[in-house]
Amino acid sequence: MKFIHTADWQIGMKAEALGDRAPQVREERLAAAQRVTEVARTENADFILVAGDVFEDNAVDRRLVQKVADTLRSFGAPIFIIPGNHDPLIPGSVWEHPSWNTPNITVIRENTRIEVSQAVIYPCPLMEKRSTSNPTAWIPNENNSRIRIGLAHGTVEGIRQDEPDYPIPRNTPEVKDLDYLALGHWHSYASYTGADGNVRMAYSGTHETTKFGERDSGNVLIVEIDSAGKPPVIRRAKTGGLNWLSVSEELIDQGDINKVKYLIDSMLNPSRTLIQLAISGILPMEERSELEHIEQMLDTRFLWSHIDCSQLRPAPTDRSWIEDLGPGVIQETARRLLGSSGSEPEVTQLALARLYNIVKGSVK
Ligand SMILES: [Mn+2]
Repeated sequence: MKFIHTADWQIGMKAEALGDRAPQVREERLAAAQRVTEVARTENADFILVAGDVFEDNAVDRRLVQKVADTLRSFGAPIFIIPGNHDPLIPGSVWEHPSWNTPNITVIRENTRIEVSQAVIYPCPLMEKRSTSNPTAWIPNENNSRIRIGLAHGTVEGIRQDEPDYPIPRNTPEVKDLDYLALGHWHSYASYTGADGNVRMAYSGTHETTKFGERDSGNVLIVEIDSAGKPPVIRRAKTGGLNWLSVSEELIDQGDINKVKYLIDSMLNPSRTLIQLAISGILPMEERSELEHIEQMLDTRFLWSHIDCSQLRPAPTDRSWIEDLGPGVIQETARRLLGSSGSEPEVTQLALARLYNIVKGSVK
């Protein structure tokens, strides 16, 4: 038996911080939903599990709801969706829209067991935005020969959080005798190894990256389980269309800015890349134009960019900074470097530049 595990599509996400580039980012989330069904079709999956937060909230444009339902209908095989904390099952929710009256789509509306293929699914739909109770608590231990799969949205014990947020105990697969627990809510991919050494619980992560800093997002999981009790075989398939890159570079030596320029210049698919670049260290006055060149490339070639130069300092134009240090071991070191006769002038220059960087970097 083979199925697709996905979650946290967050369709309708505003992405306001991206300004006029936000529509492209929003559109990509729909395109990625289409790619999820393509993976499912290519893999000949028996069904798809969507572990919550398909929509950003219950107020999203109903045309988006219709589009998602149409995309899912095109898959043909069964799809099971649980409402998450962003789109909980409440009066007036997106789940009341008539587009869900589609034979292959089941929106789960209560804690109830469902038989499909060789499995029994125990879905845990959410009815409110926040809760301190464990959504999987209702899952019964019952004897049957079917593959037992949980479908839930919440926070696995151990993830740092201010207050319990639909907490899910780490040993849920063991306690509930589940062959696999498909999770949503956290957008990075994560898997959990049980006491028997097998992974029986995972976050698929979002199908399309939602922000900088997510780890291994933009994928779905392809899960294969031979029979009840057999360990799941889990693979990842890429569905994300846009790259979200965070790059930090420190300039130490003369010419380092050219390495950054080359890095930016040689990046693949810049028109499908969002990048935040932080440059720190020191920049000689004569290399200022290279920085401007980088800023222009980021602005015109990339889908979206932000450059942070708040920790970048101009290189000193004279030696007055050594006097400004005041008496101490660092000033003494700088003076000795200046007075050293044995080394090459370039080496002295470099050593002083690094010392300057250390001194200025420590004053924050
Ligand atoms: Mn969530």
